[in-house]
Amino acid sequence: MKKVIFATGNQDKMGEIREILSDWEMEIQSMREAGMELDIVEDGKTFEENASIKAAAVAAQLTEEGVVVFADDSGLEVDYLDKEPGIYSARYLGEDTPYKIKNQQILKRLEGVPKEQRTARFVCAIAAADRSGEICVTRGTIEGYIGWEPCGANGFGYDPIFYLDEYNCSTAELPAEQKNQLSHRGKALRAMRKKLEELSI
Ligand code: ITT
Repeated sequence: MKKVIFATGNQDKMGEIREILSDWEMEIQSMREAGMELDIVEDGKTFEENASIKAAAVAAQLTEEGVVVFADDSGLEVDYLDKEPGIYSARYLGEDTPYKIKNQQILKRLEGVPKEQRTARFVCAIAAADRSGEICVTRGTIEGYIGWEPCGANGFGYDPIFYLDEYNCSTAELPAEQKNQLSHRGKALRAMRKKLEELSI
């Protein structure tokens, strides 16, 4: 393997991915950097299915040998909301709705709900595929709870309302390095790197 192309249009994700994999001697490009602009319909029923759909769509366009496509499908599961927004995290209340509003709405739906019922997790599935098809999929999760107010300016998306018990703060209050060490994305990406190394890809 000589290069990884990431099938994502999300710049925040891409920033975290680069930091998480920064000690890997591997060329890493976003789809855009690789000159691939694709509109992919994510119609899977699970994070794994959607990650596989995105990786396969981009891998089907590959012309070079030795290139592997990675895709990240991720989201927030809130137990009290029957695991909403889940795989619809990016589309919750509409794709273009600011996260400030999405986060406020989740806080509102949890008004009066005690801490022990506010459990939540971030989930990330990473799929890898090359020209001959899917190689494998990994999953990482991080457990936490939905706080009572948004806090912190780091991270992106739902980070300001997702709190960690051990740290007593939201993942938007953690320095990037610490979030990446603990996060769903960090765990899934490190597992993927290990798997590909084991498979000698
Ligand atoms: P691509 O499909 O192009 O990768 P996307 O933003 O549409 O980009 P997803 O379908 O995987 O990606 O949606 C993931 C959403 O879940 C993301 O937009 C955030 O709202 C949320 N999310 C995922 N990881 C997160 C994190 O680490 N911190 C905060 N929110 C996160």
